[in-house]
Amino acid sequence: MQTNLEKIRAEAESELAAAKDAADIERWRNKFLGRKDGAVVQILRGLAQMPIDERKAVGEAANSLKVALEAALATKEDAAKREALAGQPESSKVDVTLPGVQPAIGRYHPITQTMREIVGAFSSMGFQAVEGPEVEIDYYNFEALNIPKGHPARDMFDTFWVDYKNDKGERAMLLRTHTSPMQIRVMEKQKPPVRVVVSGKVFRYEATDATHESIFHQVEGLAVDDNLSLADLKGTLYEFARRLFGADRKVRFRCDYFPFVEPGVDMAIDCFNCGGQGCRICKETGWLEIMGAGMVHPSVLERVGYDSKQYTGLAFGIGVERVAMLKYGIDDIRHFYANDMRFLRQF
Ligand code: FA5
Repeated sequence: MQTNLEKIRAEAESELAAAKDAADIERWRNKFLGRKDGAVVQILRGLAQMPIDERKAVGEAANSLKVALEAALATKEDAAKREALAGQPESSKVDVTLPGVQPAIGRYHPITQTMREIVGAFSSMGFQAVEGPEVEIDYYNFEALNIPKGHPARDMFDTFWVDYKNDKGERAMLLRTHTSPMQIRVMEKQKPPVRVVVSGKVFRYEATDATHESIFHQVEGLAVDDNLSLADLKGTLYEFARRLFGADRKVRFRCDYFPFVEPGVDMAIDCFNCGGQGCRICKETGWLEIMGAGMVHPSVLERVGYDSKQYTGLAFGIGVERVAMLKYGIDDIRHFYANDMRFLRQF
């Protein structure tokens, strides 16, 4: 039996040395180390029929042959892999010591970031965030906000009209010129107390310059309750300015006119570029207007069925791009939409 084992070892060694590829190696494995009827297994199976005194020695010899053949197989497989790799072009070899490739990390557009920051500031003051349609009907964008057809205030909002006429033959659908129509939609559905912020895109048919785009974003705010006053409006907006720009920024309120509020104001922040001295960006005024605001007009409240003797409302509409310009010191609004990755990657 010992000579038989020596024969198997010699045969296995020479056949393994002659194996040329993975298929040869697999055949060799089955022949000598196969679990069903490999040469070594057959010898181990035959042990039972052997006389007891031979069994131990043959068993040990067969096991050490198995271990030796397994080691030889591992060496051969290793060498075969190395050879296969050496045959490949340089470019397809893997150098595991090289640092990995950093995956590109996406980020939010600076206007999305700013809009979220504005909404976040008001959410933490108890305002609920909602959104509304970008294609609006005349009623919500104008009529219900005290701007009937032919009202001169329509000129404040140069409008993109949708090519659709109602049954009276009037243009009745448009791209919303501000987020204020959502004031009406919210109040129609909800009874006071109301406290919402509406963020989204708005559209105006106007020429662009350093501070004007024809598509831009607003965040609208509306609160209706017993006893809200202009002091609440100013307090809320001061707090907003403090959160976004820090305590040092100067804030200015001036009377302004919007048909859906009374009184109306605009809020401006001192120009980031000239510090209030006057420059191209602030049109030599030293101030950048970031929002319109005011106390909701009683007839707007009455139109949605609120009792204007019991309830008062405050409202504001913030220009998101203007806030982002102030926050990041951007001197031209058009940079935001030029899709220049060198600009966008900075945020
Ligand atoms: C309005 O749109 C009113 N709906 C705001 C309002 C809401 C008043 C609630 C009262 C109560 P205005 O047209 O001023 O108002 O626009 C508001 C803000 O949007 C401006 O202060 C400015 O920051 C920004 N804005 C206006 N036009 C443009 C434009 N073409 N490009 C970029 N930002 C603009």
